[in-house]
Amino acid sequence: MSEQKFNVAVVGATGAVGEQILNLLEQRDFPVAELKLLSSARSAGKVLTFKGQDVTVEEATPDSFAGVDIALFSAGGDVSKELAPHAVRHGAVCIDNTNAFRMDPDKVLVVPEVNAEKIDEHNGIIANPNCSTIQMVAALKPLYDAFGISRIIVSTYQAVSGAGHKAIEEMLRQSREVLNGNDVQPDILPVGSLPVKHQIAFNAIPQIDKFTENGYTLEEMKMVRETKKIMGDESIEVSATCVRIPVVHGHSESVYVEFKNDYELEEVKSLLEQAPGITLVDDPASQSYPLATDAAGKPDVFVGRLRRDLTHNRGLNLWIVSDNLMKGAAWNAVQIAEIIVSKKSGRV
Ligand code: NAP
Ligand code: 3JN
Repeated sequence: MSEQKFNVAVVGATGAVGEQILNLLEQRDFPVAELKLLSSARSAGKVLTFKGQDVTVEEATPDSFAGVDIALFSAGGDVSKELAPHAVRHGAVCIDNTNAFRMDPDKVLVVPEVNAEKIDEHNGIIANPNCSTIQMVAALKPLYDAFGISRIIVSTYQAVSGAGHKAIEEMLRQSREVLNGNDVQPDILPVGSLPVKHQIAFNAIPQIDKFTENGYTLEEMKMVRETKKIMGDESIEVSATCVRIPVVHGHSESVYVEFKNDYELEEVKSLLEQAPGITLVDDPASQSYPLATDAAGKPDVFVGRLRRDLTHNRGLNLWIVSDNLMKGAAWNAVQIAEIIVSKKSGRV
């Protein structure tokens, strides 16, 4: 029997996330019939390569989705809000990498390792969480199931690739400027649309996304709200501090988690070793722990530096690292797409 194939659209195909989505569709031999690569008018006409074939990028419009089965969106929330409903009208299932629908009570927010069952409840749009949330909940889910979680305090160390191609270029350019003894002209970070910019090279910026009224940034509040929704537990208390650092790929997180029940460190290690998509790297004797440089380009979430908290017996400190463009964005989305095609093809 010949394999069923699907018409796929990638919206934001020329971006940092879109580029990784294309790489994964190719590497995973995703059953693509026709591929549409969509962007703004700026990149329309540009030619990208997929499985050795040239594909011309088109401007994304409401009519781009005729005949499309699966649409993967990563072109910002405004584009998703405008175009995803048109894709749904044309019969496509949308997997949306933006913040547009994540907290919409009618939309499911999915990390397959945590709540894959929610995929069946979608009504046309499946939201992909924020990268910082994804890697944290993927690592904490097996521990939540075993011990219950009452509280999470997280500080992130986020790579510039989370802010797109221009932010990567800015960090590399500024680094050269500093090393050459020249003045640095910040242009993009911390937030492209805000007037004040800060140097990222050789620096740490404690602002990711805009500030909200409570003094936390939107990125921090995304972590708070999305964690509760994905875990399906509004009682989990979450507090986040999100920081941009001069790393290209890979977000790192220092996480303090307080369990509801007593735990043994060996049990935590064993649960993480067995958990899907998680790699435990935790051997202080050999100075082994997760590093962004090791995680870059890989799909897994890496966990290490496991320590019982010194102030709370049911508290655990850990270090969680993952490639923000892989599991944090493109891989989580393609994983969801693979689950959808398996179901449609009757393989599950
Ligand atoms: P990027 O490198 O700046 O790329 C932006 C992409 O969006 C480009 O392909 C761009 O096309 C396209 N685009 C911009 N305006 C558009 C429009 N009006 N219509 C159609 N396409 C348009 O950014 P990125 O890092 O790939 O991120 C893109 C989006 O993905 C973000 O805004 C965010 O919503 C989401 N994201 C999610 C996560 C996550 O945590 N899950 C992480 C990073 C990003 P042109 O080439 O024509 O400009
Ligand atoms: O900065 C990061 O490391 C992750 C950035 C994610 C992001 C960037 C711009 C717009 C998002 C997101 O996924 O939440 C959005 C957005 O969709 O609002």
